[in-house]
Amino acid sequence: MRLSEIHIYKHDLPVRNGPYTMSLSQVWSLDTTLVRLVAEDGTEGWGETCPIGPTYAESHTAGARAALMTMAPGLIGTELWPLTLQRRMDALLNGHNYAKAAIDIAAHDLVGKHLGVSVSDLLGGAATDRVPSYYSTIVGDPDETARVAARVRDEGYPRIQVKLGGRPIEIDIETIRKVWEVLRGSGMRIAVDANRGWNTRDALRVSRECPDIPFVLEQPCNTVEELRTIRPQISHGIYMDENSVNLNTVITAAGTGLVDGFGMKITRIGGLQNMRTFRDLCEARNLPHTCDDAWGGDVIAAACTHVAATMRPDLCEGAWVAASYIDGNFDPENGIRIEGGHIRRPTGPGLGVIPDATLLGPPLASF
Ligand code: 0XW
Ligand code: MG
Repeated sequence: MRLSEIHIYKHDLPVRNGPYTMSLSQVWSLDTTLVRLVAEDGTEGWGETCPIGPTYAESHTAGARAALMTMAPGLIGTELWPLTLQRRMDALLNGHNYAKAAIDIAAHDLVGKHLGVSVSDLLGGAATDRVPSYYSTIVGDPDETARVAARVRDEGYPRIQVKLGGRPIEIDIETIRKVWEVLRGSGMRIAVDANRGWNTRDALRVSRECPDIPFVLEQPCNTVEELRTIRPQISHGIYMDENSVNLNTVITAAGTGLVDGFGMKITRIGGLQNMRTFRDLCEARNLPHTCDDAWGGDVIAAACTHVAATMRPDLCEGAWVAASYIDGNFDPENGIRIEGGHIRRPTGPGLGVIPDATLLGPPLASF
C-alpha cells in the first residue's frame, strides 16, 4: 500500500490558565503541526508533532514543518509499512526525529484503519483498556502545589510529577516536603522533574535533604555527564527524559545502569516504530517508563495512550497528555479525555480518533 498524498496543517493550542511554567521556560500557547496521509486506496491517517516552545528540547515547531516539507516529495509512492517508511525518511533527512514522528504516527493510523485494527494491536496488543495517566504540575508556590497534589490524589491519579527548578533550591525542597505531607500514605507515586534546571550541587542537596521521601528525580540536570556524576552519590532513583534523544542514547543509559527509568516522548524518539523498540528495551531491563509527548492535541494523545496500553503494567508510569491544559478536542466525539486519572483506550481502528479537518482550516502545504 503506497502513499499518494501528504497534507500539512498548523494549529494553535492555547494553554488553559496559562502559562505552563517549567524551570527554563514558560509557554502560553503551543503551535502544533498535523499531517494527513492518503494512501492509493483512499485510506487516510493522521499524525502530529508539537514541541513545547523553543527551549524545552532540541526541536522547533517551524523546523518540524520545514523538515516535513523537505521529506514530503520523496515520500510520495513509498510503501506505508512503518519500518520501510522509517528507512525511507532516514534516507531523505538525517536526524529530525520529532518531524519524522508525525509521518510515522500517521502511517500507523492509516495501516491500522486499512487492516481494521487499533494502533495498540499493531504495537503488539493492549494489556489494558484503562490507561493510567499522571498529573504534571507547573513550577509554583509550595502551598499551591500541595493543594494541587491533594486535588489530583482525590481525582484518582496514580502518580504526580512535580515541576521544580529555576528558583532558589530551598523553595523546591519546601515544595517537595509540602507535597509529601498531603500524599504520604496515599500510595501515589511521585516524580520531581527539574527539566534540566538544577546543577549537580542542587540535585545532590535535594536528595540528601529528603532521604525519607520516595520520589524519583526526573532529568534533574542538563547533561548525561551530570547524571553520571550524581548517580553514585544519591539513593533516589533517576529517570532520564530530555537526554534520551534517540535509541542509541537509550541503549547506553539502560545498558550501563545510568538510570532507573525514563520519561519518554514518542516524537523525540522518532515515532511509534522506534517507541516500540524503546518499550521492549525497557522491558528487557525491567525499567519503568512513561509514554508522553511534549504537547499536542488528540492525535498525539491517542498515540501516547495506545503505546502506554501495550506497556507491561508494572513498568508503566503512565501516559501524559496535554488534555488537562487545553480546551476542546480535534475529534469532538472520540477525543482523548482524562477521567479519574486514567484514559480510556480508543476503540476504533488506527488511532481511534479522527480530527475534524474544518477546525484546522486549509493545509499549509500539500504534496
Ligand atoms: C510533563 N511533560 C510530559 C509535559 C511537558 O512537555 C514537559 C514534560 C516533561 O515530563 O518534562
Ligand atoms: Mg520530564
